[in-house]
Amino acid sequence: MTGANPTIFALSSGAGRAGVAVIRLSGDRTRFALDMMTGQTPDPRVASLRSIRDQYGQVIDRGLVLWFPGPGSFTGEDSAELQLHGSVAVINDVMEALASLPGFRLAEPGEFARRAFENGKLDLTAVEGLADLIDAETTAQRRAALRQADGGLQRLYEGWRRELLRVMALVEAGIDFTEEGDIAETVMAESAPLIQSIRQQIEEHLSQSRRARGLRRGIIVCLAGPPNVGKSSLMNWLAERDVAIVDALAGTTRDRLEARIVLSGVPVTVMDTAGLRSDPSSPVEAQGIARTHDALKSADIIIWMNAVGCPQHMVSNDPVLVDSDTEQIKVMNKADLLDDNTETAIDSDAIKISVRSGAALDDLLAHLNQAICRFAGLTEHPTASRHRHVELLSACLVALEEADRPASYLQPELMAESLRAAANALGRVTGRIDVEDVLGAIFSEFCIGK
Ligand SMILES: Nc1nc2c(ncn2[C@@H]2O[C@H](COP(=O)(O)OP(=O)(O)OP(=O)(O)O)[C@@H](O)[C@H]2O)c(=O)[nH]1
Ligand SMILES: [Mg+2]
Repeated sequence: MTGANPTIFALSSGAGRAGVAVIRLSGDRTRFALDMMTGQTPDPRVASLRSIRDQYGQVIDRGLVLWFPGPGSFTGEDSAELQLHGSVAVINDVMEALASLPGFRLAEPGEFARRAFENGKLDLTAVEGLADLIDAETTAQRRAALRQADGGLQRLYEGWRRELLRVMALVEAGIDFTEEGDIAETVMAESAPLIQSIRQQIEEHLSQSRRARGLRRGIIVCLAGPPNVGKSSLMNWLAERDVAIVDALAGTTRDRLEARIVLSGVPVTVMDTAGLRSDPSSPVEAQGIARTHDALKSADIIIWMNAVGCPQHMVSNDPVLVDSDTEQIKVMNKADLLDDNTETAIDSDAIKISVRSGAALDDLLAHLNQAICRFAGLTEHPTASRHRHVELLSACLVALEEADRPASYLQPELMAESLRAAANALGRVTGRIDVEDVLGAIFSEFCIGK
């Protein structure tokens, strides 16, 4: 009996030698496999120590067997876990025994999660959260992914969708009563504030998304300022290694250099850049400065650096384009050179540090950590974490703007149509509505066994 939906199995724990290995099964024939290989299917959700046998009745290993009857399982199907000794031989022999059973095959990447989605156990945002949770490298990433895997985004989007469907029902009722002008007018008067409130909530939610996506991919911190002020020195201090060449010559750094570090539980890419000045000494330096401008556009946080004794002619007056959302921190380096006689126009907002003596570097780090926490929006609110969400939410907003035009209030048919488009866009984020085209891409992100 090999049904249309085969029973799948996979090694869900990491490959290679380990204390314990977990093999997972899901599908109609799970119970058959447990009966065959462990003598008898144990009670649901109770860990039971059993001998695991191959197709010839030979004991392969002794281990814990867990039986999760559907629909109350992760996938929604009958499923099970075998917790075995994590040797290559045990794993291979159990997998081989499972493969020999009729109607069984090895799972594809993400196939357990896909079945959970198809059985309505998880929506697409929760599936994406799960993928992020498995990939999470830092505490902040883990927290955000867990919130999403727990359905935080789904509840938000489904809430808006239900609200829109309610407004749509109101408007459609208005269409039926067009003869009675008063009712139609009342309906319109009631729907306008509802539409406007959802619009506003989606706009606010979207404004947070750059930050949430920053947390997923890592935040970019860019070091910038005139040549020779100590940017590369600070880069090396932050990275705790010699990433960049430091030299007393102005214009040492030409290429953009990157180092990955973790601050406040967030992955951070620190970028060291060529010093900005309006009269570069060579075409190569000019190219380096052009790269700095690009880096500044992509930066989430900029540390603007200057130094005591930096000659005024070095400071470029060229305007630099920076995103309005970018956090900026001003720093004055080489504070060790400051004495009572030094005449330097020091920006009072700047944190005075010395990379050489180490003075106030902790202070700078505290400011940087605060900026990172602000930027990553380390709040308890779920935020749109992927480009896919942002695109669909933007489409939803466009449709809502359409619905909210004075012309639409005069033509309820048009308005209902726009509301339907808006609700459908939200339905596509959670996967309620035709999403066949994106499923492959989403589930292929997983490893086998999840
Ligand atoms: N006195 C003093 N010198 C410093 C300090 N930090 C860096 N320097 C020196 O300043 C010079 C320039 O440092 P870099 O780190 O190469 O400066 P930069 O901003 O990367 O320079 P460019 O790559 O040329 O733009 C080197 O000789 C450093 O040793 C500091 O806190 N105090
Ligand atoms: Mg440098």
